[in-house]
Amino acid sequence: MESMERSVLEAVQLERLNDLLTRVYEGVPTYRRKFDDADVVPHVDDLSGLADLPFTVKDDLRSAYPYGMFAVPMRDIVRVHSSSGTTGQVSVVGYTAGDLDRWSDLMARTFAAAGATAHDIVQVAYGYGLFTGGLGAHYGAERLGCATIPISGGNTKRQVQVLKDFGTTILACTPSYALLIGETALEMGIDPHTLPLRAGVFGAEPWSENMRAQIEGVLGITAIDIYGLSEVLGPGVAAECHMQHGLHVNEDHFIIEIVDPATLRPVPDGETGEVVFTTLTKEGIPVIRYRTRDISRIIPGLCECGRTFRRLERITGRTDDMLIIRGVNVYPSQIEQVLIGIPGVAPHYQVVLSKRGSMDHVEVHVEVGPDVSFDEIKTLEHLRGRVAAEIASALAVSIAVKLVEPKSIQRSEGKAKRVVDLRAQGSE
Ligand code: DLL
Repeated sequence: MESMERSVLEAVQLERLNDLLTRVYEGVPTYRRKFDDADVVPHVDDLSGLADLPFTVKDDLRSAYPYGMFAVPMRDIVRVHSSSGTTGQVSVVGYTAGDLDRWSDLMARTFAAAGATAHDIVQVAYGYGLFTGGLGAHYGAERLGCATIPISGGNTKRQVQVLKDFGTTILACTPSYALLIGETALEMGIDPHTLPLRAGVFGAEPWSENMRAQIEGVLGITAIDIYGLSEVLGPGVAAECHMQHGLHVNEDHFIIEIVDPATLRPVPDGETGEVVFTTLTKEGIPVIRYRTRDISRIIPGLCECGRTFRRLERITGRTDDMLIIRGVNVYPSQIEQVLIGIPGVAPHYQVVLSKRGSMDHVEVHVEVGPDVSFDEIKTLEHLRGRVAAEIASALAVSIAVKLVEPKSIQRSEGKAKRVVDLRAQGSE
């Protein structure tokens, strides 16, 4: 399936899309109303017809909370998850037995693309629970025949002990947690390079190319980026192959569009915009043209690995994460990319928003590395100046920088919190 010719793939997509349109029109009142209001019929003659159908947004799911967008009766739902509510709103999603089966296949694909086989021992350190990361990765690793360790997130010293004692070869967790596990191992006197660990499948939060290099260096592994979201499936929507150059979208199950956030019209491959997905095979809660708020682009051309599925460039950030600083759009992951390239600072940072009078004030808090003495004012001032200058040169806007002591920024066992908004608490 992953190396189908484009024309065959498009025929599969068209057939699945029309089946989907019939299912949602008949089964989900929200879609019937949207289609009727937009004066469109639940059928397209070719794939370009998708662009004329109405979008689905997070608010649609919220108004239908909890089960109003489900396309099948509850007796056919066998699992419920919810989004992590990164933006404060939770969507509830339901899976049929068929959905779980396909999800396991897609996650097996994800692990296989990262080089996993039935011989591997997979430590699943994504959270188990309403979050889709833990169980999603779990069933995929099992489907591939891997020995699967359902450790979930947290208890970092135990993670390290299990990595070592159980002979884990593949680690699955958020990139920020992977780094924390690596650092904790070193503190425990265990050099991760001496362990059998050889790859990691990391996702659920934005991370930069420099962060990848950092994780690969600390853990001595190949770090693979995996992407997904609860409203569309969970993990398993797109994943990198061993080329580590863009995430292949599972186009036999999802149609991806990149739309211009202003006009909402699809843009050609190569151009950046908001990522939009249509689920072709989901039964429990299919979505039509779901606006993810994630920003990226399709990398033009074919991948050397032989897969024909198009590649999504790593997600830079979400439209809701984007800061506009004196007119310049800035994503936290761009700041991360700069910080990790600077010796003397640790890859732990937070962007703190506050009020100074009526003005918004943005400050980046960055931890100094363990090798820098926090008492040497001159060294610190030099380092702070360098960080501020490099951020200003990379992002074309200057941002205040504050160096903070090692380990003073709270570590995350799941999705890292990169932006702290204190504006509601009044002025400084
Ligand atoms: O985070 C699903 C997932 C679990 C993906 C495990 C990968 C691994 P949600 O909690 O609904 O689902 O959050 C989805 O997380 O819209 C992106 O903004 C962000 N995200 C997910 N993967 C990546 C990634 C899961 N590889 C939201 N890079 C998405 C950047 C990511 N952002």
